[in-house]
Amino acid sequence: MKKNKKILVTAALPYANGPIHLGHLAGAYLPADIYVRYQRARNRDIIFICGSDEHGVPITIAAERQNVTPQAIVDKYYQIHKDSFEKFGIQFDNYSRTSLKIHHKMSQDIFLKLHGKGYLSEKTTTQFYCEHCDRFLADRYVEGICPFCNHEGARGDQCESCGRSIDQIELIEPHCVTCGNKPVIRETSHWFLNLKHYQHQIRDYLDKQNHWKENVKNFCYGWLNTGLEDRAVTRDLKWGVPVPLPGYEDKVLYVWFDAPIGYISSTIEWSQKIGQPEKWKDYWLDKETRLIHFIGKDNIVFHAIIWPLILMGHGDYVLPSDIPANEFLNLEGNKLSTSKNYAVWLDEYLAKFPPDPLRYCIAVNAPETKDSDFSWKDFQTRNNSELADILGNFVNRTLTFVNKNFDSKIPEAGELDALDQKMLTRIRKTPNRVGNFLENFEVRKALTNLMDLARFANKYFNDQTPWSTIRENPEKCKTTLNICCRVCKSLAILMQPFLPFSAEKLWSILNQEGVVSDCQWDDAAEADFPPGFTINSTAILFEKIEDDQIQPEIDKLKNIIAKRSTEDQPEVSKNNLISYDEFSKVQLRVARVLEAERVEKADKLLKLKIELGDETRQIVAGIAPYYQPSELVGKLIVVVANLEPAKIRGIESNGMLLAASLDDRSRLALVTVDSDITTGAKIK
Ligand code: B3M
Ligand code: ZN
Repeated sequence: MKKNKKILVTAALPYANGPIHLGHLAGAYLPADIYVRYQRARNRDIIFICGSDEHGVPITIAAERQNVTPQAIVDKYYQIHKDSFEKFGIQFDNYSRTSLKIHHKMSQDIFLKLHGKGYLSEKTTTQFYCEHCDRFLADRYVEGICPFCNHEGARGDQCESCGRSIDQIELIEPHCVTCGNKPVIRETSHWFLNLKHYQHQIRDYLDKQNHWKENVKNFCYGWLNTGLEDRAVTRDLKWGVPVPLPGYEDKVLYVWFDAPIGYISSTIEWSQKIGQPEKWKDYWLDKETRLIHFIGKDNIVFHAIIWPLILMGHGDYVLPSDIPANEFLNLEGNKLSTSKNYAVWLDEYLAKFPPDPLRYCIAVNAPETKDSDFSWKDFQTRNNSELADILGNFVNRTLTFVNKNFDSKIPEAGELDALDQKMLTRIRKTPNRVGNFLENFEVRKALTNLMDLARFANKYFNDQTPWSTIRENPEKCKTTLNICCRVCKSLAILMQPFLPFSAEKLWSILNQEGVVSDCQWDDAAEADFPPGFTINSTAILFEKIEDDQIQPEIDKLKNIIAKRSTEDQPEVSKNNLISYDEFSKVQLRVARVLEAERVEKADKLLKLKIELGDETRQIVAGIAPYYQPSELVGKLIVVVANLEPAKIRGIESNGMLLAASLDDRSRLALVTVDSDITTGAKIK
């Protein structure tokens, strides 16, 4: 990276409709904050921009459910988000809100500019309309069965289960989420972003982003390769940025049109606040600026395809240069679900525990390349056996030793032996090692390298046995402790992006001036002290977390899961028994998978050729998210052999395979037979 480029970092603007949870932190805010803190320590020209996303159906639905105005909802959560981010140490340069005037104006200006330049076209479309509620059902106001994966409760804009975006008209058994009634279809006019026409332009842009993470690139090409469709950027809603065109008085801009513009308007607000109202232009109008969007994977399409086209259409602003999107963080082995309250909420966490252990646990488990898991037990272990026993222990044994034996004065180093040299080399090399990983958004590896410095230092301390040398060879003991103090200072500087609160605490124990977050990264490579320097008395950096502190948290989540499965599972009771005759009508047979392939434009489906006794058949199954086609070939599975043929997405399926799945579809496992039996064999 060129060192002198400006860097503009954004983190996804959270909807102001509910508190922040761990998934949000892992996806966007924590990696972004670590990256920014590091770049600040490198003295780069960087700003960190965020704010709440205060429009769209997520907000109005929350307002209706709580029987308050949308304004009251966004006011409440704007404050909650701002406070909890602050307490968690997320250091935005500005935290704005999309309900501000400046944001409405920017959004309308950009809309009009695109309109004027032919990037938008008006179309009459059909939409669901609830006659009972007397309104069009935009986006999440309508739910039904997903036409792609049959998931119940798919929303009108997207299916949470398979991730496909949905044209609401395609929903099976649609119903109004407010009143439950079946909507009717009515015509309405909207403005569409001409994605289809400009897809080559988007492809050209994406082709230049070779440095993007594999998962993000694959995702984008997946979209491009199936062909982009134009997207409506206006909605029949009352809450949002009014559409600045005649005839559209009752409509607003689609929330995903205005939300990313929030990155620009928040930067403008920042420049006004610092008294340099034109300063935002230094970032947005300079095409050399590195614009980096930290987001979760569910936001990729909006940031990597739609938003760049909006920016290209406008023409004046810099395009995103990096989109380090993260995968999802699961919770105790299950998918997070805000609607089922299956989450760890940041404000609740902070009322009970300090921020750094959570920052640590999320960062070492960051879902950078694949989904990862947070569990309370792991959190406790990471805190107790890593933060406390490795990092905290090293600092504590060093500084206690100096407090006790050297009257808190850091002793001077004498002659260096091979171990001393090795330790010093390690101090010198670690800042760049950690830094290089951070430049590449590899937070996990960066943090592991930092912890390795502490591990190495503990070993060094043990090997040098200062508790003996203090009597036998006091000069050697002084050298050891001098070097150990330098490690402590180096650790404080390097810890700062990840564990800012503990880093500041250590900084003040080390009696250093100012705050460690103002310190230069490179200072960690020498980290020396003037002769005779006195430190303060030490204090514990990381308190141990006891079983009884986490047990209530584990129980709470377990109860939610238990409740969910009793609610969702039909009870096996006397009322729903079937006769043997009824059961024997279902012909279950063993089959062997001969071939398996993906189905184009249906990312949930696999087409299988199976051998069933003497015949071969084709069946289609919604198992693509769980199995690679190649791992299925040769497997002995169980199929319902006498199911009437069905067409799934236009492809004939003659039978159905059996699989066990969880209700939220987070897991699925094929039913297989446990020894090699001839295909066609009946299952009774
Ligand atoms: N508010 C979605 C979300 O919170 C959306 C992000 C906007 S970023 C411009 O996941
Ligand atoms: Zn309704």
